[in-house]
Amino acid sequence: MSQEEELVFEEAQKGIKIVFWGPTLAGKTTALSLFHAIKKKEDPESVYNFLKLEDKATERTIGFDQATFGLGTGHGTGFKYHLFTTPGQDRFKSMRKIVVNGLHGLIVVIDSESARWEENKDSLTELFQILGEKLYNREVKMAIILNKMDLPAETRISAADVGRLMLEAGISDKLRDTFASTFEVSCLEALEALKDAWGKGEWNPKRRPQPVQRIIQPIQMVIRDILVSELRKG
Ligand SMILES: Nc1nc2c(ncn2[C@@H]2O[C@H](COP(=O)(O)OP(=O)(O)OP(=O)(O)O)[C@@H](O)[C@H]2O)c(=O)[nH]1
Ligand SMILES: [Mg+2]
Repeated sequence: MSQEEELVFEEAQKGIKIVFWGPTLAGKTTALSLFHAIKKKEDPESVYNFLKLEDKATERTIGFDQATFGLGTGHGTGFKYHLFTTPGQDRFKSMRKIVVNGLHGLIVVIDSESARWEENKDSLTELFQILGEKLYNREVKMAIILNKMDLPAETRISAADVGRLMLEAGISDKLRDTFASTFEVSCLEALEALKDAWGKGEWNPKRRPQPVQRIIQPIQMVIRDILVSELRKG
């Protein structure tokens, strides 16, 4: 972030809210846990809190997960961003609506497993029912991640299929460019790469392992898009 941007945000004194959205078991909690672990490793002072609300037996989120980080390094600008996950199970529809309230950005998590096509579709339809206009007019910034790319190719979809999924979910192709820039990720591979590098005592934030970088990138992109848009608003 430039100095000018930092100043504006020091003055603004308000936080950014970004929400992970997607069907149950897509990997939202895993992705946020990974992001938190990386920040804690690289810049522990920028990590404020991390709260997970899950059912111990099934490990599914029963409220939401929430983590807060400072922007910039160390205590940085004093400006914070908050990452939330929604609970993906059908029974938590009303909770999801509450969690997305007032958000600035969205990380849409799609489960690449082919068998989850309908769940992905329903999850997208619901999202656009709640936020439609704000997404179409780009008031809410969005990145799409397609998770579990470690699955065998014959049992999963790829980024090339995301446009069709969106259209089937009733989403207009006004957001064509967003579908086209879907990030293919594997939280599982990222976790393995983390464990491997940390086991060896090797870690360089400027040269993170590829699977880790792929998870960080869309989150950073959404944060940047929000900052740019807030700056333009003055
Ligand atoms: N194969 C594979 N499994 C994954 C990957 N990411 C997450 N998982 C697994 O998927 C399951 C669900 O992950 P969660 O992160 O809890 O899913 P969630 O989206 O938070 O689910 P809800 O809280 O119910 O909405 C866990 O068993 C994870 O280990 C991945 O990249 N590949
Ligand atoms: Mg969860």
